Amino acid sequence: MSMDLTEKAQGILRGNDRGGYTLPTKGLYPYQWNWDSAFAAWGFATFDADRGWQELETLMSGQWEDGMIPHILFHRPDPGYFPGPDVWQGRGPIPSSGISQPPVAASFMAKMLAMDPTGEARARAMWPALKRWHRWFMDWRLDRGAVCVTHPWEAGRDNAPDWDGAMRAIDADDVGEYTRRDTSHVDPAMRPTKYDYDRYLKLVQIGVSVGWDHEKLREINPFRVADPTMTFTLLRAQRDLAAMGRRFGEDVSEIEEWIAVLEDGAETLWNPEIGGYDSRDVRAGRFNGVLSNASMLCWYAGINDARALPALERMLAAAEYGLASYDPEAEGFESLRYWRGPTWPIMNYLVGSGLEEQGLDGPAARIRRDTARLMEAHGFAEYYDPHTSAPAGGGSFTWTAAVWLGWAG
Ligand code: 9YW
Repeated sequence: MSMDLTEKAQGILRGNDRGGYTLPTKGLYPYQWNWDSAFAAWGFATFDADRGWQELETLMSGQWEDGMIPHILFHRPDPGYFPGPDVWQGRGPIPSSGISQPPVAASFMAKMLAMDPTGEARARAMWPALKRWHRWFMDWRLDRGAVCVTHPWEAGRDNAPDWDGAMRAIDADDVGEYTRRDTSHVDPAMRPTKYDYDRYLKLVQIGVSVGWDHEKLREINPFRVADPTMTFTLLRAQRDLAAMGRRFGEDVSEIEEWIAVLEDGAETLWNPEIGGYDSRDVRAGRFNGVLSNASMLCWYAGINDARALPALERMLAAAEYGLASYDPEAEGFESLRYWRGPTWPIMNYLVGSGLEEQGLDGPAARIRRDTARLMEAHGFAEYYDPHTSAPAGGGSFTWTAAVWLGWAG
């Protein structure tokens, strides 16, 4: 491990710390994001256990009455980000967005507990909130046992090709005028397009129109896509939640039932035509035909699926660095445009650590080494070009630094 880079990574976490919560990066993302925050907690846990626990506690403090933990908590107003709290009109105890994000918090909490057993009382205090959040997904987001997203932002993979079909079905003509902020921080060529943003906002307006009533949204929202990111991260998180619950002497029988439901649901995402786990457009009743890095989260979810290996190996062979976010051989692959091609350290970690746990040492080592090479060459960017290693998106990125501290370094 390079001490120099480790110090830099710690410096990034400290620099993005706003006192109890950590920004993904200054400027571009000036609030607390849900899954970024769970990565941040784990990163802090490698050198400041107390601060790590505090990060998760702050995240939990934004939980809605119905159990949802939102994708963004707007602790302090910041005009540098759009859409802000006035547009989202979330109804939690802290101004927030109205959707959630991949539930990785329980899994990082389990890791942190193994690193710092003295934090047991704090983990125990958060366990019921995590269970309520997990139940919220089971209540409002399932389709045939797979977990759906109601907005591309909910999957954490904003402009992934998975959503193209469902996005086309959204009429955003009446979305109105607005000013984006992201393109003033980052080159627009690396960001989602205006077409995408119109639809992102239209979906927010639909959510606001029903007061973010998730029962109603299940009926009326034009966007409902069963997603491998959500399904696999929740399945993994339920396993970790159950293991911690057993340790704490809790009754975990309901969580065990959820695990069985999600295992069956994961199978509904297997698309034999692409030889991989795919997203499924629930409204249109069809697969999207997309092989992505999220397709490769099955091992992370505890599903050691030999059927998925050939596609993984082909995707790794087709890129110089790590696992691309979209099949490099697919039409429409763009090596610098966000979730349509670049390699993301956080996904590399989830996929790579899952492969390690399942004993698939070859591809696991390849992904880990490539992830480290990216950071050694270019520091802690949001994501990187999988062919050239060029850093892209925001710089000084919290969760990238956390992946160095917890795994790649
Ligand atoms: C947005 C903060 C977030 C991540 C998402 C990523 C992007 C943009 O940035 O979302 O405006 O929410 O796609 O996964 O949590 O890093």
